[in-house]
Amino acid sequence: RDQKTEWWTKSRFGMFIHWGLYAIPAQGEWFMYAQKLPVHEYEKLAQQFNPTAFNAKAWVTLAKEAGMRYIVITAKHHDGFAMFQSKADPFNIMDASPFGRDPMKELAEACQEAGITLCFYYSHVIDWHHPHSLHKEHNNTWDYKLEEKRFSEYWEGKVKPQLRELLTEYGKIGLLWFDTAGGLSEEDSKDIVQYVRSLQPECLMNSRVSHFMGMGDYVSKGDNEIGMSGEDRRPWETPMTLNQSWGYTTRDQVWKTAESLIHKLVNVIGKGGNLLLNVGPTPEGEIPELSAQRLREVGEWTHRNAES
Ligand code: FUL
Repeated sequence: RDQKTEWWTKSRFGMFIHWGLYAIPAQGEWFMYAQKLPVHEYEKLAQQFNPTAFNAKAWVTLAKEAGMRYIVITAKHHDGFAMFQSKADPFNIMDASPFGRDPMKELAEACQEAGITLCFYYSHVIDWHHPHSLHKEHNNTWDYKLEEKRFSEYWEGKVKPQLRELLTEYGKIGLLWFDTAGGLSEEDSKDIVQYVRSLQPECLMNSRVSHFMGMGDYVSKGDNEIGMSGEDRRPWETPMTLNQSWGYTTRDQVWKTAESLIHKLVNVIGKGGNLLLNVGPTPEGEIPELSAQRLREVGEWTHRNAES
C-alpha cells in the first residue's frame, strides 16, 4: 500500500469547484476561447467580479454534508486569472478585482477548521491571458502570434512562481490537480514534478501533469469516465460534472438526479476509485441551490449507509 496516497484513497469522495471570472457570462469555463475574446475585453470581467456572497465556511460545510473529504478548487483555470493573491502576475483577484479578499486563504482556514483537505487545480499549460503560454492546440491566437512565443517566460515567470505561492502561503496542500498538458516537453514535465516535490514533498499530483505515461501520483480518468474494474494498478479518480459543464452556466440544464449520482459514487468506489464531483459557483460566490440540494441528498444516503 502506497503510504503517500493513503489519506486520499481513503477519502474516496471529493468536491471539485470550478470558479472564476467565466461565471459572469455564465457559459462555462471555456468562454474566452469559444468567443475568442481579446485579453483586454476579458480583463473587464475582473473589474466586475465582486463575489460578496462567498462564504468559505458554507462551502466546506456543504462538502462535509455531502460526505466529501477533500476540495479541489480552480486556483487558476485556462483563462489565466488567479483566484488568489499573486505577486507573480497582476491578473489576480486581489489586484484586478474590487473584491479585496483572497478566497483561497479563506478556504484554507475553513478547511483546516473542518478537517477537510484543501487542494488546488492549476492550469499549467493552457493560459489564454499570458503572451507566452503554449499548448499543443488551444492557444490564444487572436491576441498573440504563435511564432513569437517564448514558453520559458511563461513557465519561469508565471507558472513556477505561482505554484510557489500556492504551496507556501496556504498551509499544507493535499494535491495539485494539473490539466491539459498537451505539448509539454518531457523535460518540463519532470521539472514541474520536481519543483512541486521540493516545495511540499507530501503534496500529490494527478497524472494530467504530463501526457507522458506514468507521471503523477495517481491517475485522473477522462472527464466523467468511470472505466472498468480491475484495470488499474495505480490509484485513480473520476472527475464528474453535476450537469454537463464545469464552470457556472445558465444554458446547460441537464442535471444528473441524486439517484444517478449515488449510483455513480457507488460504482466508482466499488471499483476502487475516487469520485471528484464538481460544482460551479455563481459570480456572486454561491454554489447554486440546485447543486447544493443534490449534494445533500447524496450525503444523506452516504451517511445513512456507510460507516466512516
Ligand atoms: C478539462 C478542462 O479543459 C475543463 O475545462 C475542465 O477543467 C475539466 C475538469 O478538465 O480538461
